[in-house]
Amino acid sequence: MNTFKSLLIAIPISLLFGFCTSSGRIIQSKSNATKALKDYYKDYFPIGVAVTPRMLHGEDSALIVTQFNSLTAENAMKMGPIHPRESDYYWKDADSIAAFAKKHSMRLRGHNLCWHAQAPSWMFKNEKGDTVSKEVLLQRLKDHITTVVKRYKDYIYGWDVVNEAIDDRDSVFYRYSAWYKICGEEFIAKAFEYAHAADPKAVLFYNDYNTENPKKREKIYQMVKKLKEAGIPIHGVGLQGHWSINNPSKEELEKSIQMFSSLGLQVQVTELDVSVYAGRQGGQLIQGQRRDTATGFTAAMEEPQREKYKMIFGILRQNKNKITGVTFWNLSDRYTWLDGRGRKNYPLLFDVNRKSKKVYWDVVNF
Ligand code: 9MR
Repeated sequence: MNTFKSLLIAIPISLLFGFCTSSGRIIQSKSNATKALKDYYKDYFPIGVAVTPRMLHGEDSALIVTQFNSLTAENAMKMGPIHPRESDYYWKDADSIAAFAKKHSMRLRGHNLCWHAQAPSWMFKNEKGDTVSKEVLLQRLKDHITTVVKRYKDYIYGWDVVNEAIDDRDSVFYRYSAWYKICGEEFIAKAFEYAHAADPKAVLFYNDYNTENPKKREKIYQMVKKLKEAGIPIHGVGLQGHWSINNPSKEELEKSIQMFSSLGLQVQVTELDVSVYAGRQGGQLIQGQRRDTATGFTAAMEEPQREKYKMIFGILRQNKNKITGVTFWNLSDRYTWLDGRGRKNYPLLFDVNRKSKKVYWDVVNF
């Protein structure tokens, strides 16, 4: 074939499939124009996002449907919001998220059934204002879990049943929550049993943060091992993944995935974000560390964030046989739970204008 003829063929082909750089990376590709996060990861794991009902309209909703194939309610299914008074459930917000997931054929994770935070105060008190007995509290927990899990059993494939029951301090095992104070550790096993009875098909998770901290991880490991050995229906561990530019290390992340899956449990990253501030969890400052007052997304933030995300997704892909889902905690840098304390954070793959950041391309070009 002469040069002219081969050029005539090559140009339209490259227009269709994109040009490769010398490193082989596709920099522009028509065939990729509609390819989104969930498509790049279709042979790996579902990619989810935490949402509020307000995000299910307009531009946020378009981005959600294009990029993701799984949803979590950021707050709407938690005990306080959904069950504000003993005789009163508030379904509207949670129902709207469930309906949206169904309409767009997205998976839906339930979050969460039992947590020390966002638990309604009536749960722990009787009419006189005294603390209830263990029997009363377990009955209330059972009623709550049964009602909520049954309502969504045709929508939700799995639940974070117990959230954050392990203490952060090395010397303390269980968090001294109202649940623990009244029931001891038994509330944990009971919550899983109630959820399983309400929906025997649901995949049931224990979910926590700082799961790459060796001491906390060991405690979580011991707890879930004990539950499994006792025949309690627990099927997975959620690594929340509130990470930052300096945490976790590759080794600790790998170790967490390996340790929990060695118990025959699924592993999911359930609340992923990478804070641009140094800190152990969610960008919170290490004691004594200088408070960073920067307000813009700078190159000094972007570079280490890209490195961290690349590392994280590399490890997750390598472990795709153990990982059954990865969910981002919020959609774009426009809104993140990490904003506050006088500073804005930029922990996600989409910027404040909902455009893909460079780190997005790092995550999908592999
Ligand atoms: O993102 C949630 C935020 O809107 C709530 O105010 C907060 C209440 O504690 O909970 C946030 O979500 C948390 C999640 O449910 C459990 N893991 C930690 C998350 C961030 O705090």
